[in-house]
Formats: sequence, structure tokens, C-alpha cells
Amino acid sequence: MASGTEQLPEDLNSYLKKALQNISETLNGADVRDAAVFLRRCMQHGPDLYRLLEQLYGERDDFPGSAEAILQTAAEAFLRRPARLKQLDREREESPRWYQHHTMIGGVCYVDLFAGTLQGIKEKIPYFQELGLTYLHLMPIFRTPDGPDDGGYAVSSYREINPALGHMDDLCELAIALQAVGINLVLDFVFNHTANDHEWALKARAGDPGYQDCYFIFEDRAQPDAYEKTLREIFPDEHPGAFTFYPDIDKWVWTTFHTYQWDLNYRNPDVFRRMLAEMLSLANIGIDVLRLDAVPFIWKKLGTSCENLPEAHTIIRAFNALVRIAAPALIFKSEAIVHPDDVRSYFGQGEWAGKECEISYNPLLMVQLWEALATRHTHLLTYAMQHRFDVIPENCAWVNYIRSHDDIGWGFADEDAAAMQIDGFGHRQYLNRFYTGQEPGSFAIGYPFQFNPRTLDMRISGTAASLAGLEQAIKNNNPHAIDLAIRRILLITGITMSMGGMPLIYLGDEIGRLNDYTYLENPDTADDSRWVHRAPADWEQVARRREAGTVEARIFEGFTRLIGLRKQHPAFGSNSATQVVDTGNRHVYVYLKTLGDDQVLCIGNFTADPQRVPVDRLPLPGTDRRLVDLITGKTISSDTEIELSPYELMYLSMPQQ
Ligand code: OTU
Repeated sequence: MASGTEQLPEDLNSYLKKALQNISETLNGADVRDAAVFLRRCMQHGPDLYRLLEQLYGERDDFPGSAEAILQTAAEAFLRRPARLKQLDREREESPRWYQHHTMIGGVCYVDLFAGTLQGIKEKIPYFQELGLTYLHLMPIFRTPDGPDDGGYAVSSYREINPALGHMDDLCELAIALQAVGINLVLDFVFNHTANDHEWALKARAGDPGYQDCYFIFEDRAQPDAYEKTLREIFPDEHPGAFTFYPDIDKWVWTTFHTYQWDLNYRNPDVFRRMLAEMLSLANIGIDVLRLDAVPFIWKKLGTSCENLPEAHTIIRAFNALVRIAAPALIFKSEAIVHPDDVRSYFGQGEWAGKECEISYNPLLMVQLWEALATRHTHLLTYAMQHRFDVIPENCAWVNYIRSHDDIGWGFADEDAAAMQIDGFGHRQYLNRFYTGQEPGSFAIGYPFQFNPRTLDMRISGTAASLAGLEQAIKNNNPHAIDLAIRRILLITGITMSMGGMPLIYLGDEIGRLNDYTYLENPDTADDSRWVHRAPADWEQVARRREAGTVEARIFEGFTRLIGLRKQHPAFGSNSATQVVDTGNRHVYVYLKTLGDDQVLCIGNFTADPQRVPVDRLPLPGTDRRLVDLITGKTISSDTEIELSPYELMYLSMPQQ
């Protein structure tokens, strides 16, 4: 074990040598070129990996043996990697930033709800192509417990597909079919917890101490009570605190989310190694992006919130280094729905910038868009984006979205709100009232999720269309209100398409899917309002996208127009500059996108009234004021001000200098 940094090089050498000796036998069976590739990557990423593993596990007696075993697991996975993926590895090692391209368009769905089975998803490929998708996230598809399974986020086996959806062969076939048409496949890596009937949990429940050490299992309430002093309650509706009593073992188990989701103990290097094996076996199916579910929670320490701890980052860095060695075509997407500073930290910071998750959900943009729609004011949105958008490592990218399968929690920074003279707590209460339809003038139909009577905290469920006013407008049979709702949806969607990063469509939103109340009839879902926005696809409704004048056609055409424009404009990709502009009009949101010669000025009106923006407040280079709106094709006639209709979004093309 290393006792000081001055000894590191020697230790590192002996670690790499020993580890490589161990795997040389395995590699002997490999193609000479393959073995050379593996060794080259070990030399490149091994030093980082060793340092990271030493930080995590160096104090333990089983170090560095545990670190050698980890590299051995990576070598074994590398050897099993199919030739077509090794080819992709080579391509992506040469041009690693494929996910930043302006042609990237993401979609996400549940397999069962969208198309029944994996085979069904394959049959929907033409639909994905019609939309222009290049990234498809299928929500959890692995075996889960009978009964409630948190929409698949309680995984019983990472190697078996949920039999209702198909088999591993179907997934492999689908991965190949998607690759053939240029659609990247994205799956969840639910690695903070397993289901309580995962093989390891069953062995732990049977009393095996080795497996009990894979989880956090306590004899009595002493430790749980001590931890809970500083923990946030995540699913308070479901169970208070973070622990669940299991009578069969007469013990308390750490369950951050549902009672049947057991948190994994990454203080045990064997958990790290086993989960690495699961991760790389997913990579070897041909997964392009792994969504790291609930990443803030993976390390626990007494006396802390057990969220976003430094070791959580160390684990991601170590996993990333191992992926660069064994399956570099794969990238990570961070799912951290926390304070914006913490969200950003999962891209990696300082010397680790760009070495954790290459892409990340952008929950801040999402909540700010809904915030601006409710308040009809853009100053908080503008301020937050000025400070927090264009500040990520250059090899990274935001994933911008308006809705996901989860709830909306008002995760703006209280500091940002305060800078705009807004009280964060009061503002969240207002937004909760607005989106549950309790605020006068609200257009939204949404529902509370996980109301916590102690903190008064709650989050919001509902589809994008219902939250944007479409459900209410249709109920009231009000064509004007329908028009406004469609404009709201297209306004915020158009911002996610153009601001920089990759847009992600929660499939169903492209045809204005409304809330669905049938979940209330099913005891497995009735207690979780998120199911209101998780309805089975209605393919008759989807077909109406082709009937001119229907709501579906209007929304779908809007989406495809925006997607088409994104695909034409390199400035809408992730490697362009974003200048968010305060124009003095607090009802419009303005940003300039620039990449080389390509410049587009985007202006969105967040009110149901017309808005005017003085041209001299806009960052227009030179004196040539001939602007064309790419969305409508219209030329802007006035050279003193730009007028926007209700909720209008313009993509103004800038004259070439
Ligand atoms: C994620 O969400 C998933 O997206 C949810 O669908 C799961 O229920 C959950 O993990 C457990 O697997 O709290 O309300 O900071 O906020 O991981 C959603 C991240 C959640 C958490 C997030 C979690």
C-alpha cells in the first residue's frame, strides 16, 4: 500500500505490471493487435485509474489486490467485445465528440408503453427516423420484481431482459438495427441500488456475510438514526427516512428510494468490481450511452447528506477510466437532479474536467422554462443561463429537455433567485400552486408528487401538453387557448433544440400527449402520480399527425420544423458559443448562438401578448439589419424593433459578415 505520494510511481508501476501479468494469460488468447490496443489504453488510463482506486480503497488490507482484480474484469470484458464494437471504439477514439454534433436528436420511451416489446420498438424505427432521432433511450428493460418495480428502476438482474419485453437476443438485434440507421442506443445503468430480489440481495437475506457487505444492513436503529439526522427524504410518501425494516432478517436496510430498492455499498471494492462487470456486459451489447441513474447517492458518509460526496465523483472517474480502456465507444450520461452547482460537477472539475460524465441532463434549463411560462417573466431564466449554461468542459454536452418520465422539482439555485429579488421557498410554493392549477389564471393541469408535510416540499407530475395548457383548453373547447398551449409547447421545445447541447424528446410530447388517469385503477401505480405522464402510446392519436389541422399535426409539424432547422445549423450543436442577452424586456428570452460563420439569434416571447424588442438591444454584428426568421421564413421589416406574437419563438439568421 502506498504510504506517500513520493512512492506512487513505483507502486503504480508494480500495480500495472502485476495486473498486466495477471491478464497476460487471458490476453495471450487474443489477437496480437487487440492485446496491443488494450495495453496501450492501460498505459494511457492506468495511472489515473490506480490513483482513483487508491483513493477509494487504498486504506483496506485487500489493496492493491482489489485494484488488480478490477483491471482483470475490464480485460475479460474487452476480450468478449464483438468486433463491430471494437471497430466503433477505434472510430470514436479518433473522433470522440460525436455526441456534441448538431444533428443529434434524442428520444426516450418505455418499451412496453411505446411499442409493447423490444421487437415492437424495432418495428417503430421508421417513426424514429421520421422524427430524425439519432439517440434512443429505452427506459429500464431488465428483469424486475413482481408487483411494483418503480417503472423498472428496481433491477433484479442486469443480464436478463424483463420477459414481457423479450430476450437478450432481441436487444442485441435491436442494437444492431439501430446502429445501422445511425441511432445511438441509450440504456439506464441503475447502479445506486438493486431490487430486493436481486441474486446478491437474496444471498444477503439468506445470511451470507460477503453479500450482506454489498448493501447497508444494520442490526438495529442506532446507525440509521445517526445517518437520518442529516439525510434528505427522497420518497417521503412511500416511507419516512431512508431505511426499511426487513422482518425476515430482522434488520434495517438502506433504501433511499422505494422499500424494495436496496442501496449498494461502494465502500466494498467487490461491489465496484461486480458492477463494473455488469456495466461492461451492457457496453458489449452495443449500448452507446449509459444513463447513470441517481448518481448523487452512490457514496454515504455519516454526518453528511450522503449526496454528491467527493467519493461519488471518484467512483465515476474510475468507471470512466475503465470504459476508456475496455469499451471507449461508450459514454456516460449523468442523472443528477440536484442543486445546479452539483449537477454541473458530474462533468468533472479541475484536473478531472471532462473525465466523469460526458453528457448530463440539464434540469435547470427545464425548470427555468416552466418557471418562465408560469410567471411570464424571463429574468430568472436569463440570469441562471448567463451564469450556468456555457460553463461546462469543452468535451461535454447538456441534454436539454422539457419533460421526462419523472416529476418536476423546482431545482433552481436560491442564490440566483435572491439575486433577482425572489425568495426561493416562496417561489417554489407559487410554482407548485400554479402547476397544480390552484393559482388564478393557471393554464396547467398537473399533480403533486411526494408532498412532504414537514418541509412543504413537493414536485409536479403531468405531461408537457397538460402542463402547458392543452388539456384545459381542449376541455373548455377553446380554440384560442388551444392555440396558445401549442405555442407554449413549441416555444420551450424550440429552445431545447437550439440553445446548445442535445435535445431529448419524451416521446408522446411530439403529438401533444395529455395526462392519462388510468394509473389510478392499478394498485401498483396508483400511489405514484408520475404515472399520469406515463401512458401507453395511442397510435391512432399518433396517426393524426398526418391529418392537417389537428392538434397532433400542428405540434408534430412544429417539432419536425425545429428539428430540421437544428440539423441545418452547426451553431445549434454543443461546441458553439452561447451568449444569453438581457434586452431590458423581461418577457422575452434572447440568446445568440455562434459557431464559425454560423450565427443564429433566438428570441422567445413568454407571454400571451405581443412583445417588442428594440433592435439596438440585440447583439447584431455590423450595421446590416436584414434578418430572416428561419422558422416562418419571414423577413424582419423594421430596423428599429422586432415584434413577436404571443409565445412566438424566432430563429433569426444573421447576415454573413
Ligand atoms: C431516478 O430519479 C429515476 O429517474 C426515477 O424514475 C427512479 O424512481 C429513481 O431514480 C430511483 O431509481 O428522485 O424523482 O438526483 O432525483 O435519481 C426522481 C437524482 C428521483 C434523483 C433521481 C431520481
